[in-house]
Amino acid sequence: MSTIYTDILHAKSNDQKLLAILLDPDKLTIAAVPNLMEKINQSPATHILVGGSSFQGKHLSDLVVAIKQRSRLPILLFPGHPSQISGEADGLLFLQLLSGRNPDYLIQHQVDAVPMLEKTNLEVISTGYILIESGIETAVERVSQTQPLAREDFHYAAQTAKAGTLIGNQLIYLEAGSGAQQPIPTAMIAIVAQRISVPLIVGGGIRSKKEIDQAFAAGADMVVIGTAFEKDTDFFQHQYEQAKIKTC
Ligand code: 1GP
Repeated sequence: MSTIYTDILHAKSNDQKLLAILLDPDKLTIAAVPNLMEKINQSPATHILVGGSSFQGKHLSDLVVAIKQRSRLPILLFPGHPSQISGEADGLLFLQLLSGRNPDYLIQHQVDAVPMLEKTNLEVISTGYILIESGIETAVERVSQTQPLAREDFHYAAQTAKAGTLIGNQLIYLEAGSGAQQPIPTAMIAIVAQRISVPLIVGGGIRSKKEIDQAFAAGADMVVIGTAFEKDTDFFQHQYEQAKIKTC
């Protein structure tokens, strides 16, 4: 049976790169969805992530329904808290904050989420989430009350990712944090990618096609774009058209 995860694995084995657009429900109204989806449907996105560190609103399910009505892309929840679960999505990145030492984000929130998850048909994908220093204090750091890993310590990041896969994480997500000043260093992506066999997601602070391509070339299987698209819904059109002009 084809599932979101088997499709991601299939893409990885065919060296087909994946691009996710992250929509933060805190910054999105239902009225804005039609225009936004028009832009997303014209973009190279392969997945839609929905979530944010601090979202506490009540319109999550309505938002997901509105997105789903206008897109065939898989919709994955990217929750900062168990309250951000909606059975209307297709799947859920079941995150464990491996870079931190806060038990709430390692196991408590996951335990709390189970009663809600059992009422849905969401495809739950175990994801080791590793926050890396990026120049500013990010929302993940603030909300989770944890320290990110040092951006120079590539080997410790790789060791952390490997530990995640050994405890069963099906994906590893290297995160610089939304709006990060600097994205994950490409050398870190390369070292982590070499050390693990599960698909690697990279996000945070990526603002150009060049940076997307650099992350892919270093070994990312999926790149996540949030802020750049939030600030400019023509981001993909601009970046990919510019790239076409340069190669002509
Ligand atoms: C954040 O990795 C995502 O969780 C996306 O980050 O908003 O900086 O693109 P940006």
